[in-house]
Amino acid sequence: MLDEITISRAIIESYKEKLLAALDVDVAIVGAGPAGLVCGRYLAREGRKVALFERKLSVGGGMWGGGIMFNEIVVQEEARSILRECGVKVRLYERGYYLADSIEAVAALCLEAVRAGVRIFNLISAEDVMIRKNRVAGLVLNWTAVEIANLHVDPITMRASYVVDATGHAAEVVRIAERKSGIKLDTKSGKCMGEGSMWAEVAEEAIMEHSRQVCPGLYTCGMAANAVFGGPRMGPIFGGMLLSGRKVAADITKKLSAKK
Ligand code: 48F
Repeated sequence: MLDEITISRAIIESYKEKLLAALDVDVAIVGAGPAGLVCGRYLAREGRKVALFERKLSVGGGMWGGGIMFNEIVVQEEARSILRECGVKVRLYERGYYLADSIEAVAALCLEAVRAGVRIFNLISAEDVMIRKNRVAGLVLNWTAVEIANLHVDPITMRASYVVDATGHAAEVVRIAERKSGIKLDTKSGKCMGEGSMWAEVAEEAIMEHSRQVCPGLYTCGMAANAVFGGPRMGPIFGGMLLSGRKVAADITKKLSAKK
């Protein structure tokens, strides 16, 4: 006999535990696109406590739709090992250009992140940051439904040793930190520079340089990195997203290790 109340209690108790555990973590990532998922996976594999908050119902960000809804993605040589590690079939198109099915890629990146230990919270938006001693020290979170309905409901706050903005083109967390705290960013202008027009080759190189700490406690990876530091966009080539997530994970792992 199945009891609906037991089903409800199981879900509520279990989610409550998961959310409580996410209130104080090593790394909080905002955005479960390809960059955020990869970043989380590599951090969790190093034994770091990682919570990843995603506004939408589904993870995967802009990867599902490939280019103009043709659900194939292109990656370059340097990045294909990341997809392979996650079990994604990667096919050679021509020298230097590899293809993968975007649905398979999102599903695999997500599964591998979860298996590594990343706690993913969908339907939650980061609406603010917590700043302590001129350092980003956590996130202010609310249900996306509250945001969409424009309801007057107060958020909750969580603490993290490091926060990663993986929110894509919008670079939402960096923009919030800049607007609300007046913190000077480590960019040429000290402000969020905004992304440039499409130029895949330059963008894919620039993103590696831009995937780094942008102000104390706050890193940026994926398309957000180019949006913050003024790099161009790159369209449906995804190698830079994967490599950028991995780079930021490695940088933060080093920082966390040095702290101990
Ligand atoms: O946009 P998205 O896929 O970012 P990414 O990982 O990859 C970029 C590519 O998809 C593509 C590209 C490749 O050439 O340029 O655009 O850098 O994923 C970002 C995720 O962040 C979520 C958003 O719903 C998306 O799934 N997001 C954005 N703002 C917030 C957020 C927020 N404030 N709170 C929670 N999630």
